[in-house]
Amino acid sequence: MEEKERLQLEAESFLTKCYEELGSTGELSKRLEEVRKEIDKTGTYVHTTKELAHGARMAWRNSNRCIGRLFWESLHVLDCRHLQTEEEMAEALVDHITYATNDGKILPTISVFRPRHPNKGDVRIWNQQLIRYAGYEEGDQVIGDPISTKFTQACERLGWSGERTPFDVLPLVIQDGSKPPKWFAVPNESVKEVPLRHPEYEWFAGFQLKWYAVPIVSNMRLEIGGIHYPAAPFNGWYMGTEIGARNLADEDRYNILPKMAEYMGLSTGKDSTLWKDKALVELNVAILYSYKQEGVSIVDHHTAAKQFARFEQAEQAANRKVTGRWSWLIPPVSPATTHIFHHEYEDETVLPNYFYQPAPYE
Ligand code: HEM
Ligand code: NRG
Repeated sequence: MEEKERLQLEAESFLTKCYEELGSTGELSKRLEEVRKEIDKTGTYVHTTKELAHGARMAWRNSNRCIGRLFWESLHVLDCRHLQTEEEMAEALVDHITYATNDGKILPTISVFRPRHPNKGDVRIWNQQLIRYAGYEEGDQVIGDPISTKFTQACERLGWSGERTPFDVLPLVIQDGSKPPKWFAVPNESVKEVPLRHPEYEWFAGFQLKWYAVPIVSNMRLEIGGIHYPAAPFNGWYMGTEIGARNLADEDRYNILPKMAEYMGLSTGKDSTLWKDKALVELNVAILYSYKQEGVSIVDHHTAAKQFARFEQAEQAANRKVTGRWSWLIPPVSPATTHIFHHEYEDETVLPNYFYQPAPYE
């Protein structure tokens, strides 16, 4: 099928659903005709602000790996399609961070930059998340977050250099088409972080661990009605286990369970003492406690699973099928205590949606 034909079909399918859901079917046939002509003439079409906002929300609703989908209708959509230069984009990204952080009362937010165009290169944000810690390879050790070593090297090749602490915030890297990428430091005052403490173990604060408040995924492509948005960073708030059972716990991330167990006085020599499990639970207690103390939004995995159950009910009531990827929806701590573990989900890809795309470095 020809590209234009495919776009026509995808546009029609999206617009029909979108206008039905918004109760604007009266405007649909005129809009369909308009878009048909626009695609025919230019090879693409431009979403209205309403289409963009609802499309981004539908894409969240359709994100099979996301347990947080109950709140899909409350996504704040910042229309950044008019921004031209990398400098303007960097400013908008810092504005996104500030807006979404909202002094700790996190607002689920997406910034949408200019879409792919038939005869222009993509605009790309190289970062995996707008805020992430650098990882430096030193011999067979890593200082910082090992998940960021490749991107950190790319930043260094561009002329950036960090202080080499375990928690250096990486710069924003923006590339417009085939032009060389540009990097921009994120101002310290825009990055809210949470010092980690434990409600009972006073020694835990001595580990001097912290994590950033807002996860803002910036490497995925938003696709709405056949239009591709390769730069469309989005955020909600953390589920505690993302930090406490993965980022700080995985052996190939910060790997703090052995030290945690040692301070808890557990014998780490035998797996069957369940020292990892005990340390894991207390680490997750510390994450939830610290975010709450600091006034930063976070959800525990039991509450998140209950919210997901409400999402499933609401979707059923709206006559929509809930798709999901079971292996991602179950939390990494005590999965079988949630209803999700005991259900099956069909991992079918429904559009609009967010997609992985190749990293521009590597
Ligand atoms: C994945 C929770 C908001 C889209 C996830 C994951 C969790 C989660 C726990 C799995 C992450 C992992 O295992 O690495 C939440 C919570 C939110 C939220 C608590 C609070 C509001 C959002 C928003 C969007 C979104 C606003 C998009 C507009 C996604 C997508 C994935 C995902 C696309 C898959 C990411 C990947 O494959 O790496 N979410 N989410 N989520 N979420 Fe959400
Ligand atoms: N696990 C990753 C973040 C992935 C997305 N999680 C969210 N998304 N909560 C991590 O940094 O731990 N969100 O948009 O809120």
